Amino acid sequence: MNICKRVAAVHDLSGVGRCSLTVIIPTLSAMGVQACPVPTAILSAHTNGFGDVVMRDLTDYILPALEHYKAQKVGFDCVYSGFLASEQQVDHCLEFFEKYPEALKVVDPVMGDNGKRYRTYTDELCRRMSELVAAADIITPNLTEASILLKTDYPTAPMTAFAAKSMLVRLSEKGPKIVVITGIDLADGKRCNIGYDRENNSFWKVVCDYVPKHYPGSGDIFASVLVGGIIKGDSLPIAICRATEFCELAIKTTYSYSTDPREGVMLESCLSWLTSNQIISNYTTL
Ligand code: PXL
Repeated sequence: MNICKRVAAVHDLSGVGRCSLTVIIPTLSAMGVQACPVPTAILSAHTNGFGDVVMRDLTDYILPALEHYKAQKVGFDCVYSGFLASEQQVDHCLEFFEKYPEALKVVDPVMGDNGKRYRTYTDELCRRMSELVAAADIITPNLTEASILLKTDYPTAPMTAFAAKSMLVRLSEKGPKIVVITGIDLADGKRCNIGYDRENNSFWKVVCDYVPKHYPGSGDIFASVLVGGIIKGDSLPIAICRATEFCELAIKTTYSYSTDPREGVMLESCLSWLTSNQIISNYTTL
């Protein structure tokens, strides 16, 4: 057993713009969880606003790295995937899941945001992402990704609680027993993150303030805090609260400085909040 919980983080490494591994590693570290990067690609910056980024696909790296870990008897408590650079990487994530059957399988089905797909995501890569979702224990799509997975139109109007619950249940029917969807606008005017645990048939809602700017990478931070919380023993609603509250702190701090949103959130200024490990319980049922 790892004394400090250890996560294999199968995500890209983007040099500029604070997303994926550059936020996942410090976030998990601040929570006392070891993040072992398994990079899917190296990019000069994320693909959301920096023009023609330089990208190196690392598809041929992942399986040899996995074999090395198995040969060295390296254990992981969690395998957590995100931005993938090719369809074959879906198979490589599935292989990770198979080789570490005891590990918690978390898929952040990174594919798009604000109703739009990221530019490197083809139809086929999105289809394969659904296969990966089916093998996961926990998934953390935003509303755009949830709509892609369910092959439904992106809801532009606020949703009823009934529609939000139905989305959670339909995603869970694909396989994962825990589904968390971020960035939901409910018909009561509240922006929130919602979760569902199929085994307990429980639905949760955590409300947050709406900030009129979008910062790439905030979904990666949300999912990382959620993962860190759950593997350290948080209940689902408490983990959603922790992740929501931290993202709200990072987003509002950043907004107050009027920085270029492409740069992501000012994670460095906020990380100390995570180390304090407070329990937060401002959830309600959905
Ligand atoms: O935060 C999601 C993400 C991850 N990786 C890359 C991205 C994005 C979002 O734009 O471009 C490369």
